[in-house]
Amino acid sequence: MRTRDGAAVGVAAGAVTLGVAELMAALWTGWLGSAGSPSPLLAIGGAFVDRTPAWLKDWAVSTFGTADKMALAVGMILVIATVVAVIGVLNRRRTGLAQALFALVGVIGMAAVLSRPGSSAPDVLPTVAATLVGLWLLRALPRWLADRGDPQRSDVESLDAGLDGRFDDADRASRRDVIRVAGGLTVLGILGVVAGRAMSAGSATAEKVARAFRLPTPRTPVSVPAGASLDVPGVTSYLTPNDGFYRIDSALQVPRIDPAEWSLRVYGLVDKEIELSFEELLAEEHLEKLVTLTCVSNEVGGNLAGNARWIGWPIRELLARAGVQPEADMVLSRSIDGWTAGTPIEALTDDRDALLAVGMNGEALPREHGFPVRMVVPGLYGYVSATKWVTELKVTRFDADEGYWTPRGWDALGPIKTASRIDVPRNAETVAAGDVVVAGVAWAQHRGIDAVEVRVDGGDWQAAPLREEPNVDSWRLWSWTWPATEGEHELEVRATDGNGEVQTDQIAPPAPDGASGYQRIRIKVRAD
Ligand SMILES: Nc1nc2c(c(=O)[nH]1)N[C@H]1C(S)=C(S)[C@@H](COP(=O)(O)O)O[C@H]1N2
Ligand SMILES: [Mo]
Repeated sequence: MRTRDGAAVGVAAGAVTLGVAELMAALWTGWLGSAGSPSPLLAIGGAFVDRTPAWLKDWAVSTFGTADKMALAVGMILVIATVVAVIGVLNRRRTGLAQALFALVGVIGMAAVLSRPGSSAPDVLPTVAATLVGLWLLRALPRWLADRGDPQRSDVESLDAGLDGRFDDADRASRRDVIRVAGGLTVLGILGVVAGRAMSAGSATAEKVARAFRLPTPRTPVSVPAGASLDVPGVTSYLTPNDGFYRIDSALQVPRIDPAEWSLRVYGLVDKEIELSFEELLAEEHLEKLVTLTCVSNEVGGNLAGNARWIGWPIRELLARAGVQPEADMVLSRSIDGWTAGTPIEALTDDRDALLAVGMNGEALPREHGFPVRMVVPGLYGYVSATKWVTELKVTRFDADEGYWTPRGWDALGPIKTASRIDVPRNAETVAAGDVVVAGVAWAQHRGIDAVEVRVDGGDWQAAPLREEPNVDSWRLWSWTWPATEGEHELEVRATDGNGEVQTDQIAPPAPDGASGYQRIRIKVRAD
């Protein structure tokens, strides 16, 4: 059998295996209501994500941005396709070894499934069954192709190959048979994966419930003053619409939570454990707060930040009800998929109104942003505070527990650094000489923004007029008119926070505690 035919058989067996596994996994979750993730693809991807160190996350987010999950999927498909192709090539002469390797890949999938939060032993069944199907194909396909071959044929190629293989008959398999059978099975397998993934991602129930419940009426409704916005084309809008809000998380499949089954458990260093239902949460007095969320992975000038109106119940009140013991200094919040954040108790109990949020810009939280309940804590990067799909609060100590990203190379505390960004003109844009509007946004959550300055070609810093600041927890828009002269110019921006502290010019990458340095863009100015 030719090498490429062997590879095609391997890929076909691999594709069918994945197709069967994903279809069975979807039925498994849908009908039997498993809490784990029986999909081996999701499990392997999830296990990989959980082993991502700071430098790799940094690289992935700066290279792919919020498309990092797509990049991971493509990478996984390439790796798996290569592995099964090699197994298929080996399978021509060393069937036993090929079968053992194929089984090993299956076992890796099973181990990944079992390692996922919330999984139980029966969750491996789809992977076990699919691996058996794949092993059978690996034996059956070459034989079947051999039987289809024409024994009378004696072209040079089959003679040559016939000398050295145990599937010598298969060398007579016609190109067309291989393409038809192996190719056809590969396509079927891929269709199975796509259908299986689509079925388990289906959101019907949760989305229906999301629309069915009524958001609590906040005691402090937010009205955004007209003076906060900036009417300049290309500038960030003051409020970020839900469907345009950046999304960063380690969840390969957005968790699907039925609010009727959701509850939040508060335990650890507390006087009294609490189990809060969604209904009980909705009955509490909610606030509405403007808060800008920022990701620690944001590069200088990057767009992993968004500003929304959040409706939620102050976490402070929940913690007071549980009675925090004096030695506690951290709350480890956990989401339904096992992700955790470690937040200083102080940030959750002081007057900044850290929220258990159920509403985002007047709507129920979108599933991607934490439906039904997430945390929103002004002043801290998302990775130490903004737990989506939150189900547990463990009152604890920094010397006893750590959040998900801390052992992976990120700072344990994660306060947001003062940052400023130029939205217009864009880097490398060409503009006409004369008055050019330079505008953007600056943030220093919970300290506020007191000044933004711009300088041209390393000259003197010029104060940029600021738009209104409704509160210190959300970003501030600014614009400055630049009398631009012909030629190439460099623009830089920096902000000063509400404590009078000027943004640092020290250049730092996102890891371990957030990028810093001034954004610098180059603009070409042509004669008017
Ligand atoms: N459950 C869960 N919550 C999470 C994360 C996560 O991976 N899982 N990522 C955090 C990070 S790093 C950020 S920056 C914010 C982003 O929130 P958003 O996706 O709603 O913008 O969510 C935080 N909450
Ligand atoms: Mo983040």
